Amino acid sequence: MHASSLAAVSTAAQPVSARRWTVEEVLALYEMPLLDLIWRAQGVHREHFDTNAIQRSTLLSVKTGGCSEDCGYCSQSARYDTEAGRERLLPLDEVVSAARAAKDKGASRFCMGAAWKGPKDNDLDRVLDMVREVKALGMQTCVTLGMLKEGQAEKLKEAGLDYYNHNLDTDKEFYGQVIKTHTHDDRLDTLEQVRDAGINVCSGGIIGMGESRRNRAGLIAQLANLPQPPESVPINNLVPIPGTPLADNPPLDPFEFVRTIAAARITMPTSWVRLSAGRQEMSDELQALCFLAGANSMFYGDRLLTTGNPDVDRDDRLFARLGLTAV
Ligand code: SAM
Ligand code: DTB
Ligand code: SF4
Repeated sequence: MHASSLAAVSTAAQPVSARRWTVEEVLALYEMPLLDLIWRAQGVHREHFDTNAIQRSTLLSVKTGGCSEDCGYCSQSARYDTEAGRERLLPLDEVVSAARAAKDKGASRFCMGAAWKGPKDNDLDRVLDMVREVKALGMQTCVTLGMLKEGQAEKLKEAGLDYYNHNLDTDKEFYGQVIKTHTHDDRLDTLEQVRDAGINVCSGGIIGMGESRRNRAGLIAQLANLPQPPESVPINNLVPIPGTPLADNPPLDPFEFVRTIAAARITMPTSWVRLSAGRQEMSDELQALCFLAGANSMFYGDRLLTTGNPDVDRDDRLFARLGLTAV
């Protein structure tokens, strides 16, 4: 089924989202006084979650660089001269030992990312082995491999995949200004395949790419209005990468990031909202404000895919100082 009919799809096993959000309604959230917005988001959060419990996922880039796509923010596009380098798909034993180390440090989920437009069938077979072995360690599994072809999501499900990450990334209206090699509808098609295969959906976006506040509200509305909202919603702050078209993008006001977290929490009350890329540049106080606004998940480990993340000692201290517990 084509993505244009996605919003109309629902089955008994896949309840429709509780309500639809217009862009205007989400924009009105953004325009609330910040303290009122945080208060409202925190109220929603407390209705659905243990306020002090934060889910932690560790990322590993299993295939770095050389991607055919032109996403204007990405260090791994073959079109831009960046420092990310190019590597082949990592061997299974390296992936399993990285997952074991992440588990020992306290991550509950291991996310494996590949710089592909989408996986070829023989590459997918190797990723399936990774999923099986990481699952066997007793961790939740997540992969982000780009766009899926028919049948691939089912194979991932059979291998034991818990989550597939595939971000809408930005508002449909703004998408073409950042990415020209594929469309927002292509992203929706893959999300539909993941959902239909019974895999949990992880989908969010990046802010700070030069989009307007209305665009940010549009992205949040599009995520919240999916037939079933994503179980996991990563909110990334652009990490400007030298050599990419967005390298010199001016930084966003950090409070606008907090507002985006709050809007995601209010519109997707039962989803895990993940404070994602950009955390290394954030103060502990700003991160605490994000948790107050309803973020309850994060990437844990010294690296994201090609860029840095706070080291685990800093995060452990942050958890201790704020009285947070890991899920
Ligand atoms: N190729 C796959 C795809 O595009 O879905 C998987 C890997 S891709 C690097 C995963 C996500 O990382 C993107 O959807 C984007 O949200 C995020 N990302 C990539 N570069 C980023 C950057 N410089 N700053 C913030 N987020 C970024
Ligand atoms: C997501 O939303 N953010 C993660 C994960 N899903 C795959 C990736 C962030 C990448 C940041 C830039 C980099 O390290 O290359
Ligand atoms: Fe980067 Fe993924 Fe876009 Fe490839 S498809 S350029 S890896 S964000």
